[in-house]
Amino acid sequence: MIIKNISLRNNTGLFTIHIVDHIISKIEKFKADEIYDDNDVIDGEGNLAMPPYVEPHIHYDTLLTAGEPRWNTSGTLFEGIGIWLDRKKSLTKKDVKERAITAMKWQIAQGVQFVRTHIDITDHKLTALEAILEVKEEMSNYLEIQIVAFPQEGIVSFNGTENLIIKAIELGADAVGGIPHFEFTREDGVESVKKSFEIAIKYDKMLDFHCDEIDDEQSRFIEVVAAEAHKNNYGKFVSASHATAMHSYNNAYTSKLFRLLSISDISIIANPLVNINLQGRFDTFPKRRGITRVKELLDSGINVCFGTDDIFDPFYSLGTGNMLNVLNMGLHVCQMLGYEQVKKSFDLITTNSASALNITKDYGLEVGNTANLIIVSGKDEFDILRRMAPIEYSIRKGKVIAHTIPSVSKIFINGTNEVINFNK
Ligand code: 17E
Ligand code: FE2
Repeated sequence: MIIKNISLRNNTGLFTIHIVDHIISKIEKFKADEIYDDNDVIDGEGNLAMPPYVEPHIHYDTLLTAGEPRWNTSGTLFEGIGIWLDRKKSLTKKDVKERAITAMKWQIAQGVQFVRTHIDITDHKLTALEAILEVKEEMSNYLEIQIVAFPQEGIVSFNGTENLIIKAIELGADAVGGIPHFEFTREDGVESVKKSFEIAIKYDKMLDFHCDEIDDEQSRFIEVVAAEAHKNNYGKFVSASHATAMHSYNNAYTSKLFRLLSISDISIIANPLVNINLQGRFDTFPKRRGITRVKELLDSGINVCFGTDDIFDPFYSLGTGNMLNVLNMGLHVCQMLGYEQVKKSFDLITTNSASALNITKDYGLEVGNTANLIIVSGKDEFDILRRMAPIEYSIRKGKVIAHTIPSVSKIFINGTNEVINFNK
């Protein structure tokens, strides 16, 4: 396969990518008059090609259950968790698989090829976990999925969670989760973090915590996570998701915390769509935005990326898993709409998330890497975000797995009609 006439991030000019046996074999300057000896040529029409979007945080088990058995009327995380605990009672493997596969198809159409999903394992039957393990296998040619054994109801505060995490690992989970801010006490939270580390290190697994997802400025489990990561020299394999309480920390404490985060080498995964919805719900006015300090963390050299978290469930009622929606919201809320900021921000849904997920060896448009890439309908990152441009092609292992035709509009002005195409 040959992909000609494309732009590349952080480069000027146009390029042609050659793919042989699923591998990127050559990247060269595009020559308009070149005839290629290959019957599989895609004309990129000057559009931007980049590595696929990476979804670092989504709950495949809860998505597409909004309103079941009831809607979240307070809009809080804790009401959302309560509704999910009721819905969880009626889970079947078929139900979980069907909903997850629907969402996966949306992701594939929208340029996602790598995913980390949190699956609630505080269920003695492990129904959702078993379902997602099956789907992971069934979809493995299209999506590379990491499963976090996520203890939604806590580790210390729920009976039997440690064994359930171990069982989940034995069945095939890739990472250990935690939710220290949900444990009954501060001490239970600290103990839970240590337990997660013990299990992960013993079984050689990654760690991803739901960490400080609350507007309580005294919720400081991220320091415990970072300190454990540092002590065990394990930071590369550790992420703190959400970390919204950091929005409310005082600046002196935050400055101290940033040093620890920096030396610990952990990643932060923010979920802007969901947390702008869930946080600030106990405030009157002014209302806090409750998103972690993305710009400041990035400026301090700490790895940050953005995830979707939810699609149409008790925590968030909209969405289709489109990473540009996530990025768009995050950049607004964090006030990062400067030209260079927007251009660089695509790292937050590509390279930074790949790095958080430890997908580092074979990710990126480089000769020798597997030919996984997307061609987005726009000339550069700014153009793409402004117009929320679709993915024209998603290519995986040298094969097209999704093709989207950008929409056109016909407008009727002063007795004429004209076709305009601002999607392209
Ligand atoms: N569970 C949780 O604790 N926090 C979330 N944001 C979601 C589930 C979606
Ligand atoms: Fe989450």
